[in-house]
Amino acid sequence: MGVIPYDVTEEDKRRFDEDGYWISPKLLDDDTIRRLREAHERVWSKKHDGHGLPFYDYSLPENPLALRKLDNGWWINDEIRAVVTDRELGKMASELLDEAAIRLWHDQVIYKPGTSGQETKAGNVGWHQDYGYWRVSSTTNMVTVWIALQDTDLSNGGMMTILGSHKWGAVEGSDTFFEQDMGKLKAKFATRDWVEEPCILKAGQASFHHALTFHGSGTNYSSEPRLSVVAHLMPGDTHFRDVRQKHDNLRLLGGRPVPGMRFDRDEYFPLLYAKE
Ligand SMILES: O=C(O)CCC(=O)C(=O)O
Repeated sequence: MGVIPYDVTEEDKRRFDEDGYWISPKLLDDDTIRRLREAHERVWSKKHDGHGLPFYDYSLPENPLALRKLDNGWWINDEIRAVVTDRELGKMASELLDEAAIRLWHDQVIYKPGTSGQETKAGNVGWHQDYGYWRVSSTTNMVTVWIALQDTDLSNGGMMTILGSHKWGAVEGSDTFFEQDMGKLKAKFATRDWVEEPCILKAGQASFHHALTFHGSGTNYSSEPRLSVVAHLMPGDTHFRDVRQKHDNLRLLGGRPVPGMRFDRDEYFPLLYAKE
């Protein structure tokens, strides 16, 4: 149960720093994977744990082949909460980012339907940088942990990262998760060496990608949905930076947030790990 401990090595860190992503060993045992797959079913059929409401109102897309995504699944599901707030994930992130403490920025529950070979862009995730959405954060030193709940590769719409693109800085207009024309986005962003690396994961493995790493994903040609749980993690002292482009997390700082305020209220941004 829980995330299987793993000590990040110097070589893992070197890969993360150099490539902008790192593939972990298997972090979940088969029983936890099964329970998270059930958690998906519960979330999509609106069976919620606890007494609260979801982060926002959500419903299934009309197109059955469209991507399903919910942010902050941990608010309404105990299994998801246990994984995305697990100390071991925080410890790995702390080592990769070289930060003393790690909090949850938010999570994502992502379901990409299988098309059984049908060509459609409905499940695509456009090439984007996560920080393209997170500009209110005082730091780009954040990481996304994408946990596979089945074996995942390009045949079932697995993610691809652009090698070394975290060194390009925060690129203008990179908040393009929901744009589904990969070719058009590539033409826009591939102004430097564009090397697409498939994230090939066994069930229970995770890819850790830097907030500035370009990534995206294409069609799930299989007949089964591609399920994942994703934790976006930040340094413990991340604060609000005043920028034009806002983010929903700002609401969690209260009605009148002030630049410099830390995203550190435990009930919204749980602390996963702090070095002793
Ligand atoms: O699930 C995908 O294909 C992409 C997810 C993503 O963009 C992310 O986790 O940052």
